[in-house]
Amino acid sequence: MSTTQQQPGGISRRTLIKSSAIGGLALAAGSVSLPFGIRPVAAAVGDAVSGSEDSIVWGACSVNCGSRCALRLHVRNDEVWRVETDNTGEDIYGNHQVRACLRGRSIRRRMNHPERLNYPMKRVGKRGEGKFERISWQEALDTIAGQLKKTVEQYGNESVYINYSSGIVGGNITRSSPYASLVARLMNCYGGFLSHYGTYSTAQISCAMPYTYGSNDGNSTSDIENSKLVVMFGNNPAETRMSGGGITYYLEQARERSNARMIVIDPRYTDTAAGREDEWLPIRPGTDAALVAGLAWVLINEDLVDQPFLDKYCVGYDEKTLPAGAPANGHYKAWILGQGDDGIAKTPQWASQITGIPVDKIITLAREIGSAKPAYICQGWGPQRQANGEQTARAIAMLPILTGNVGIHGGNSGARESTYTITIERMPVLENPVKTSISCFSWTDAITRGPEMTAIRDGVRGKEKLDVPIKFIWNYAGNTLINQHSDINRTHDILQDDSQCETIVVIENFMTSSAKYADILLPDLMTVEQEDIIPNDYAGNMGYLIFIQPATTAKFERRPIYWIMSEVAKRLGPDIHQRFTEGRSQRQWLEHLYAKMRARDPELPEFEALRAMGIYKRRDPNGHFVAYRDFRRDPDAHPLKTPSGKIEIYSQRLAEIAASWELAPDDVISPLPVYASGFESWDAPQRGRWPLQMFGFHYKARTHSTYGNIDVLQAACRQEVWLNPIDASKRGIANGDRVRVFNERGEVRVAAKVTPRIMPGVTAMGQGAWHQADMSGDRIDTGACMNTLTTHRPSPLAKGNPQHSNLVEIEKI
Ligand SMILES: Nc1nc2c(c(=O)[nH]1)N[C@H]1C(S)=C(S)[C@@H](COP(=O)(O)OP(=O)(O)OC[C@H]3O[C@@H](n4cnc5c(=O)[nH]c(N)nc54)[C@H](O)[C@@H]3O)O[C@H]1N2
Ligand SMILES: Nc1nc2c(c(=O)[nH]1)N[C@H]1C(S)=C(S)[C@@H](COP(=O)(O)OP(=O)(O)OC[C@H]3O[C@@H](n4cnc5c(=O)[nH]c(N)nc54)[C@H](O)[C@@H]3O)O[C@H]1N2
Ligand code: SF4
Ligand SMILES: [Mo]
Repeated sequence: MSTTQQQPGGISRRTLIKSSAIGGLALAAGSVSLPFGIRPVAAAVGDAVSGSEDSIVWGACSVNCGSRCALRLHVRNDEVWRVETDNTGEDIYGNHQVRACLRGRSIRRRMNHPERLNYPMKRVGKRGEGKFERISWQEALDTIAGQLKKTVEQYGNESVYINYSSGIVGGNITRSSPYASLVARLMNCYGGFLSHYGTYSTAQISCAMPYTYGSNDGNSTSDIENSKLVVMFGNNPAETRMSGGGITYYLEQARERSNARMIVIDPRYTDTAAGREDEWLPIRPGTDAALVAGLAWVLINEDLVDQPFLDKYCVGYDEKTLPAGAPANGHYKAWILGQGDDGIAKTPQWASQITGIPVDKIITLAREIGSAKPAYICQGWGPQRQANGEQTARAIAMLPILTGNVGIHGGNSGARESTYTITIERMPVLENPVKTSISCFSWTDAITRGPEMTAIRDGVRGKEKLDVPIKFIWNYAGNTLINQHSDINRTHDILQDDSQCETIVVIENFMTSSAKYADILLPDLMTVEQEDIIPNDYAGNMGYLIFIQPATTAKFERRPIYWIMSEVAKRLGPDIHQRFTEGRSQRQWLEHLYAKMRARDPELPEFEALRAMGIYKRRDPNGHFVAYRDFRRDPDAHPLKTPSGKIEIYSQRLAEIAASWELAPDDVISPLPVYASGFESWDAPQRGRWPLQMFGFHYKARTHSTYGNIDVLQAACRQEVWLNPIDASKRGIANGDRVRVFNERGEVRVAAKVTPRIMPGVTAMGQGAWHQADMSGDRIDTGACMNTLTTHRPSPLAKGNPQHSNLVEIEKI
């Protein structure tokens, strides 16, 4: 068998190709031949495969971190041995280098990792035990096609689910996002699948903001060069948008130009603050809407609201614009002043006891927000990844609305940043014949009680209710089967029972916790090992394209996703195969899609020229993106996509949903962006037993779980639980002590980081650490994966993942 990876240097190119890509396939799979039009990757490689001299191959880091970085992979003897990043141009802001962060720079450790998956495997133990046996590609593909046919015949296409997965959002041909992947394309060729709406990233805000604005847009971060003030609610680009192509660079550069003051509102003193902030206001998780209400009270009482803006562009601020169907005093101003339903004035004192922010700070902040024009007020997605996240997201948007900061340069809508992108033509996935969808978070429910799930209770869309439970799961480049989905111990019980979901196919690079639940586990090539053209992700006002070349040949029996899916298609029938491939190879698809891009955007370089350049950049010709600019200029000619065409502070549609959906007593949906505390909150009844609020932040050590197995990153950024010295001393915990963090759902063990960088009563740790527990024993998770502690209960409106709303206790071990 090929052991190319361990070969000493000096081996010839010919030998490598023979012993890996083609040889391995022939040995294992016998009669499987490469499908029409698909060349083995090794043979398609031009400059990459060389002898002992270095060749430098353009690649990219394609994980879902919100940035996207160019890599220059130094290859010798068919191995990547050194990684550089973008070194082109003069590196001037606006045409700057797109430099990788610590993770991208360590990519060779992921590519060459001794634990990479090398062969197709089938499960031999129980799901989750991680016991597998090597099989041939032939057997793997036949089994998948056979199970898929059987499932569709017996239960119908609605029983086939493609799980949320974001391992490769930075691919085009290889893209893993379920609505855009080759897996979806295959299923759409074969009768369709149960799809989902929303993402784990933005379920609540993406659902809620359109009720206010018709969409969820924000100004480009680069536009902060026109701002006087930056207010960040739970937004931490220094960790979540790390690269030179990412937002953290724009924030710093833009602030250098405008000298805008920056106020960071976050329970943690983040890396984004880290000495660059003017003020840090620690806030209790889940209470931002209460802070906004207290600020609004001051703005209204001190006449700092932009009344002409509210009158002209908004619905429901006061009596004048309250929609006809709304109750008397159902408007926002009445709610703030205590003349609404609850009769409570939302004074700074009221807001202070909820948020933990001192009264005088609230008053000062309100005056500052009311007088600094323009102000860039934004939120990250931490505040919305909560039980009451929908309400929070809309509430934060109230600050720019009240102060008329929407639709102007230097202002913002209250959402997160938007970005400029160059034309991209995505791999077409075709139309899904199945019109039913569930929220991305409710798939475990769809396994256990699918046919009981309804539209008005569980958020099923496209139908009154589901007809069948999920019986078949595709999981390509995702770890949300276990690690990234909530309540791992419960998910384990659901998945381990293979009479419920009968088939799970996982396509991966590593034996992740999700991979352990596969029935068939397939070893994929990484994106840096195949050809693709990809655009930037969030990158301010400079868009770019990166042309990725395969850095090495395909080692062992790893295969590209296009080949894998083509082979499954072939087994589903010649017509399916033809529809899926349209007779094109991966390279031919790339040329085809790029030709379409050039037809739309003739300024783009030619295919071969782009290949030679590696990275192509272009600055936004319109300067900075300004959300709702046209609406601001001329609201009649450019109405918003809301029913009224205006900013809906009071949403009639939400009032209808609130009245008609079946909700738990502590689930709040409201036509106004009111504060409602939600489950597992600071004032929840269980707080006596579980005194600490806990959330998992997106950590620089990893992108979710990806790169989580890289030793140098683990050493540089340790997995630890943040605890305020007051909470630590109450529990006799010193910095570095090992502690147990637990609630009724599970327990993790981890080192304590005792630090005033987190407020008292609140605790946090980096999310995405690899779950590690004896699941047939004590289930104690020594990997400290946040999702050992999180709940399956969805948020009220979006039915999204409230993964930051948790109550726990911590004890010294
Ligand atoms: N508690 C808690 N849970 C969370 C969150 C949180 O804040 N708190 N955040 C949520 C959010 S926002 C998201 S987006 C999700 C992310 O959850 P996922 O989308 O599951 O993201 P990753 O954990 O990075 O998993 C991606 C997987 O893709 C694999 N992969 C990477 N490259 C390739 C490739 O080239 N080929 C193949 N086949 N596989 C590849 C990686 O090995 C990894 O196992 O997690 C969610 N879960
Ligand atoms: N390094 C790295 N970068 C990433 C990722 C990663 O895993 N690692 N993941 C990427 C993905 S897919 C996504 S979706 C984004 C996620 O981006 P976000 O969702 O914005 O990231 P989080 O860290 O969950 O939350 C941002 C901040 O919100 C704070 N916070 C939590 N709860 C509250 C609250 O109730 N109120 C306030 N005011 N603040 C709160 C947290 O302390 C944190 O500093 O990041 C992307 N970037
Ligand atoms: S993890 Fe994100 S910021 Fe880091 S190199 Fe990859 S794409 Fe760039
Ligand atoms: Mo995300």
